[in-house]
Amino acid sequence: MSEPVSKGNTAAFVAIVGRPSAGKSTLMNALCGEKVAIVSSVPQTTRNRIRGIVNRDGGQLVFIDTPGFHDSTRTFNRHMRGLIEESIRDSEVLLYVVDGSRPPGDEELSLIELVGKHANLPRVVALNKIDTASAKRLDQMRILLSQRLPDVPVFEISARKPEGLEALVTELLRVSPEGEPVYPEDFYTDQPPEFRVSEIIREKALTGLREELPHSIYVRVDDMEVRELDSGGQQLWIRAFILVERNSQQGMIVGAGGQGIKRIRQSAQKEIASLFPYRIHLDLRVKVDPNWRRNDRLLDRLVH
Ligand SMILES: Nc1nc2c(ncn2[C@@H]2O[C@H](COP(=O)(O)OP(=O)(O)OP(=O)(O)O)[C@@H](O)[C@H]2O)c(=O)[nH]1
Ligand SMILES: [Mg+2]
Repeated sequence: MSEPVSKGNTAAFVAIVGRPSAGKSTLMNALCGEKVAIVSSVPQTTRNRIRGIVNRDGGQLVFIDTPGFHDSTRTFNRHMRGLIEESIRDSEVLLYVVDGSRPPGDEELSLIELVGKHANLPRVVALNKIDTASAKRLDQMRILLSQRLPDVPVFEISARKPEGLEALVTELLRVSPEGEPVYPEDFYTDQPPEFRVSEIIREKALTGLREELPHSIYVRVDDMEVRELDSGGQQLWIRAFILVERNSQQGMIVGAGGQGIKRIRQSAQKEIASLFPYRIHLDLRVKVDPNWRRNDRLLDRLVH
């Protein structure tokens, strides 16, 4: 464990909640200065509680990124909603990310209600996407937030640009309780390597997909080992599978003449190479498993 930076430091777990695609993972990555969580234009990209760590002179913030809150009773969604509630329970601060570019709708109102219920925690709103949101839409959101969550400060930001993030971090540190850092100061995430690799592959597989298919994908890393190369140097050898629910989906991932899977493999390999000090060999295959989503054991593995 590292020593605290100075006396009177603050430290907090900060749960990030918001609708699917509000920009929660983009925000966490921008705050951490590293890509900790994968991002895509497909709603419900994040499926797990992912921690990202921010260290400042004033203290440490451990963000817990959560799946987008979705009103639905399907097993998978119920499971993800459970993760959100668990994350809030485990946190000292609640950060609510609102997409300023979309009309609020019922989903946003459910979230406002959820955030309203947790008045026992310091809460902060990040009104996101001010780079693209129209003035009218932003006004509508400002009014709604001031009416429904009058005690919660609102910070207007762009996670993508990025803009307005330091003021947000300062406020989060200000409302955090006093405490010692939980993680060493050079840490920005605590995810196991296999999980990071599977997430990178899933992000690359999501790119260019539409409709139901993104939710039908699960990536499993079966094997990861460092091998000595005859030519000298070391190689990280990875075997991974993209699991889909139906035969037709397998074809969509593989693509004509294998071009789809080749693109996924190449772009994933490149990003994985930026994380490890080895040359990367990625053996990537697509398999049909109609039951992965209903399988409780798999869901359990998705949690951690
Ligand atoms: N214009 C704009 N786009 C943004 C901003 N922040 C995020 N996005 C985009 O919004 C989309 C969703 O971003 P994510 O970070 O994956 O959203 P999320 O809230 O984590 O989504 P889930 O994991 O699905 O709940 C991506 O296409 C991002 O590039 C922003 O500040 N401005
Ligand atoms: Mg996300």
